[in-house]
Amino acid sequence: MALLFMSSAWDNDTWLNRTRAIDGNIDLRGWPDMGNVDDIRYAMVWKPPAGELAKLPNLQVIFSLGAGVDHIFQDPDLPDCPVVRTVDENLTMRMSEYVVLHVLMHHRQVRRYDTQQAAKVWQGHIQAGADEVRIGVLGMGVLGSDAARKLAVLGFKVAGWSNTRKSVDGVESFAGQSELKAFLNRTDILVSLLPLTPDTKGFINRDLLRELARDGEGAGPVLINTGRGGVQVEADILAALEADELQAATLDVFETEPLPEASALWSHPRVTVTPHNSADSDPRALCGSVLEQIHRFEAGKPLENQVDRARYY
Ligand code: NDP
Ligand code: OXD
Repeated sequence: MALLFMSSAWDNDTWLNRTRAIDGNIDLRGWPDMGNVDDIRYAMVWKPPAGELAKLPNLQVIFSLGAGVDHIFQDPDLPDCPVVRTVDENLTMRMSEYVVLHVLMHHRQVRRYDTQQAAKVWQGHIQAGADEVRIGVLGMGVLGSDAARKLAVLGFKVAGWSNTRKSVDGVESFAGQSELKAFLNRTDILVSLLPLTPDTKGFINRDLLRELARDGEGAGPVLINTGRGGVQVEADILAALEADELQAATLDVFETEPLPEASALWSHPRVTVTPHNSADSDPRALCGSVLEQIHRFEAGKPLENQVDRARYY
């Protein structure tokens, strides 16, 4: 039995060394040096090059080294075997840190005070309390639910929207298309943690942004997208900012990554750009999770966090 690490984006040594440090006996391969492909039963992947997984005739499980799996499903030759995604406390903690940080940054007008400091201006501005600000989280899965819960603890009025209704302490739940408008109409700061699927592609567009609340006491409307770039229409975000339909945005993910130098988002005074690193996959945490799942599978136990191929997430 061999385990293959395959990524077109990450360096082999870090992942291979970490996996070997946990299990020195495992037959571990690093793409593109796959050796005899007949031996490979498991692949842990991030952005695998299209067509490469199809070269493994005995592949039994594909492990995504991230919470998202769109990077796997874009392969037209994807083998028909279970796909398992990352659900990991370390990743969840990092994502919630990012969401809370950027909600607070907009709420407490941090960029405005940075500009004032550069100009040596001593001037305070009206500051709403957290209990006057309505946050809406699109996508109430593992990551969205944790971030929503932590924002509610800070005192924000938090709601979440997802396919199915959720029960999270202190968080109002909206579900399905029929409740989307009501959810947006009560939202000052919109946080997206939606996966990229055929249903969510281009979902955050001008029409959606126009539905956000405009009668808030504090920051808003504000967009924070840290899910996937394909879920947003960047031309619409820029147009909404110009039309003052959107006050500010924090974007960690983009339609094209890395964000092209020519993108107007880079230098927009009300946009904060980060390089898709709100919740990095940490090899120290994730290699152990993959090995644990392999042990479970080999012992005849069911895989955890298997992706439903029909839903794409
Ligand atoms: P989950 O699968 O746990 O959650 C996805 C949520 O989105 C679920 O609540 C689901 O609803 C909801 N959803 C999906 N499609 C729709 C739809 N069409 N309409 C309404 N709701 C929908 O994923 P995670 O929370 O673990 O991760 C979310 C995403 O975050 C990942 O897919 C990934 O793209 C992104 N991510 C980004 C990172 C970064 O560094 N920027 C790091 C890690 C993840 P329901 O629960 O009802 O099924
Ligand atoms: C993920 C990511 O999906 O880092 O985990 O984008």
